[in-house]
Amino acid sequence: MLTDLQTRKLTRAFHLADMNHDGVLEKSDYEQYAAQMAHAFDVAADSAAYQMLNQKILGDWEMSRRMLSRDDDKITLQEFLALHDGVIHSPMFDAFVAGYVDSTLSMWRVIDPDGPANAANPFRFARFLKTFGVSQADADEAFRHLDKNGNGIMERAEMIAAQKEFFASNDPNAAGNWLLGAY
Ligand SMILES: [Ca+2]
Ligand SMILES: [Ca+2]
Repeated sequence: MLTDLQTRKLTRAFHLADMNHDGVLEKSDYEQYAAQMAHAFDVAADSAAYQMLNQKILGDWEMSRRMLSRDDDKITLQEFLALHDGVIHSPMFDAFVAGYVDSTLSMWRVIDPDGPANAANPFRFARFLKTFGVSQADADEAFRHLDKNGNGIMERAEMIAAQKEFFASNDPNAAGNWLLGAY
């Protein structure tokens, strides 16, 4: 079972991913997500970086669809919550989170080649959150929480800690709750 706080955070993640706000996740949300990510990172539509980005995000859709959508090509909030409930309580949780973070880092290396190789700086993080409509002020505040050692960079280990806390923590003061901005 998900707790109220876990449900609240995951529901926010679902609504941010539901780009066209029709209450379900579909392929078109992922297409829009790819386009908005390209826009946020100034990736040209005819570039190799755009092609990679689009392939990765549509690959994510395909994987989610196979796991979740039960033939109707739509993912409901209930299905999304049930999947994460399963993941959070699975022995594969750590591996899932590490895989998710590494896939995000490899995407950033392609669409933001001048940024850090294995981390997020505030500029990159704000661009990433802008894709989901999160404001610069919210992104800056989130970064301050997530950069736990305060060195101005969110290293891979901090990203993994944040992602784990975002999914699983029941502590209302956990830094990782801030992963997608105010929640
Ligand atoms: Ca939608
Ligand atoms: Ca840091």
